[in-house]
Amino acid sequence: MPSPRIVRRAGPDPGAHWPESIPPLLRRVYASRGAGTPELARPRLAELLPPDAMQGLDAATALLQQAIANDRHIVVVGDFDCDGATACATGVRGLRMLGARHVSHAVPNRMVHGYGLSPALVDELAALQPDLLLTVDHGIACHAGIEAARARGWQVVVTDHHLPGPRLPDADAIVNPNLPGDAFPSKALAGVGVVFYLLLALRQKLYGDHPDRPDQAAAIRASTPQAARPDLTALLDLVAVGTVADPVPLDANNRRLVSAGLRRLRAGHGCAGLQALIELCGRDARRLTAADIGFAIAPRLNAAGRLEDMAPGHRVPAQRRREPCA
Ligand SMILES: [Mn+2]
Repeated sequence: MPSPRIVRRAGPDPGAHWPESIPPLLRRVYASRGAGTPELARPRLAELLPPDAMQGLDAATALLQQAIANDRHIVVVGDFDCDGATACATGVRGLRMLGARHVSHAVPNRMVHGYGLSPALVDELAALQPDLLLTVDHGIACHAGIEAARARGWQVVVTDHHLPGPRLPDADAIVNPNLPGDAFPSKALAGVGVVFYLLLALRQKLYGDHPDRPDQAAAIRASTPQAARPDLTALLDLVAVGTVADPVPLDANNRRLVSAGLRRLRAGHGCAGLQALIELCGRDARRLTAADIGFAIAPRLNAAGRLEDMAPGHRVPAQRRREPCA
């Protein structure tokens, strides 16, 4: 057998736009891994795109603000894959952090209800007596389910990242960076990223000095137990896991979310469920990488929804109930 010949390939040219502090070898490594600019190679959370340009956030946050102020029952409707589950946990936790006192969640069972918010799932949700449904990681194609929910008098806020069809569902508000005409610069957010942005915008509305409604913002602040502006970066562990798990490109903005979430997990600041899962996978949390999420954590979360019911992945036994965590 002829001995193998080692061929040295040049790899992509890293270009000249790197700061002096990054050595040429590292530049080449970054470039050949698809992070060919300093921005991609060294993502900074401080440079996260602001939510402003995302369409539908005004309507969605106004409905949630009203629901929180009037103590309405908000049900976050998740999905049975890793992105949908982490989006669901992010939605529930985030809304509670922002002062919502009456938040539940629901996840369709793939075998019983099929995908997304279906009329069958709406029938079952009636027992919870929701006032507002918040769909995460799905909804843009759930015409019949949304119609059934609204026929019962519930408000429906859709957050999704899937490409919309020719007709949009008749929801009260739709947030999806992939809506036609949406000006948000990144189209690569996962479902969990979209709901995280909704929470950022809601926090801005409730706690930031929003010039159009200072009166309402003050009233909400007074009625919420937390006087301080909640720190939503506590949710970035979940955002990182959902973003890596979903087949969305890791563009500059997603890298900012993922690297900040990985930093939290490495520092031991992840939610209890994810920390337990990392341990169960036999991975070292202090050295956790996106590959650990992609090949060890996400498949375990996805498996629950594929084998049977995703809901136990969200549930914590009643005697030690705390916020659900995927
Ligand atoms: Mn997704």
